[in-house]
Amino acid sequence: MLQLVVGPRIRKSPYFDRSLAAGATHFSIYNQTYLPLGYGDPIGEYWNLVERVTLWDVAAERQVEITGPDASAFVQYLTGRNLSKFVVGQCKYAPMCDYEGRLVNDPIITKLADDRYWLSRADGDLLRWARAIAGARGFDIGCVDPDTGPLAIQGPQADDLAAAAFGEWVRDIRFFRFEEARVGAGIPVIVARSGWSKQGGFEVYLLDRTRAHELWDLIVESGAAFDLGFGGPNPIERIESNLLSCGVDNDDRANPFEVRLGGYIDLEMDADFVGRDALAEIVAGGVERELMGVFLEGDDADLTAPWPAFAGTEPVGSVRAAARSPRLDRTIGLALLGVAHAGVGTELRVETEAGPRAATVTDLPFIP
Ligand code: THG
Repeated sequence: MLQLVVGPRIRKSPYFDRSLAAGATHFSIYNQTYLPLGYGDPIGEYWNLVERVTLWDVAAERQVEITGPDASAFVQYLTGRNLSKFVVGQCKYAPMCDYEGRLVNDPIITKLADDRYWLSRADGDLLRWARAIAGARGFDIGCVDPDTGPLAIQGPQADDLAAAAFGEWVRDIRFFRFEEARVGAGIPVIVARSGWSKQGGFEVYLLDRTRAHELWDLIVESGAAFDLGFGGPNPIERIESNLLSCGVDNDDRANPFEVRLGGYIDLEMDADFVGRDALAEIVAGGVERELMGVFLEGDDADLTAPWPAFAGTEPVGSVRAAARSPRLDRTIGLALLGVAHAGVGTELRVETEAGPRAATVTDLPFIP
């Protein structure tokens, strides 16, 4: 049986003990941090998210804090997303690429002040990437990991729960906006309306790590009236909704146009950014691959590595992630496919751990 060693190499979230006490059994490692993904009831956790409300310890979404006179120019240089209308109090999802246009990370950027940003990073080494680019290009910035990560409250009852726990004011926070506040007995937090699901809800960044248990307990106590469940970033709902899992859905040469993030890249803006020339060339030449949905034959969705996909005997790409969808009652997946075989309705064969399966290409998202 696989066991994880709990030691100093991998960081603990400030909620680590609370997650364990709440029954977390399944952990991943993300940004060198234990990330609780499951509590032993994946289908129940899915329905809690889709029909009720659920609490996730996503402190593994570590922040890269950028400060200083060049902060705004530097953050813009890291991403092809146009940040010219970015205001304090706002968050923006922002794919970041290398100089070849390959996707490096896809953080949410939080604008705390005109000279202070957080990049809420996906798994990967964005801290060192940012430091290397700043050093090489001579940007006058500070770049640190402030040791704060979000707790996510997600699901259709998230507003009611957050209002009960923090106050009615949270209802007025708009999508991808945030408020800084003190909650409970003065716990300093930032509450943003964001999260890695399409079920609605908030992310709460704790500004004083010593008060993590207090914050967790405040939410859990308020949750008793709302059937609050525990969970983690949900591998079923995110496939249904087509939220990118960076490093899973894309391989290390994929560009944003191949994985449906092209809409976040502005090649018309004045500002320069890492990968701009390469991305312009990719657009001019057309992409080679495309991330598509697939319907898979059978119930099996236990994918431990990408499943190779074939058209006849020709390799055409791979299924990157799969799940049994309770709402569709079908097995669904995300596949990165050569464009010649990415058309809706294309029939493919997929080599799963349990043997070959038929697959049919379909559009995304599975559930709008
Ligand atoms: N929360 C925080 N940090 C994160 C994630 C998160 N860092 C890593 C990872 N998740 C980033 N991935 C995504 C992917 C999609 C979205 C958020 C994070 C998302 N997108 C909106 C949508 O698809 O509707 C669009 C947002 C926009 O228009 O700017 O929500 O979950 N803190």
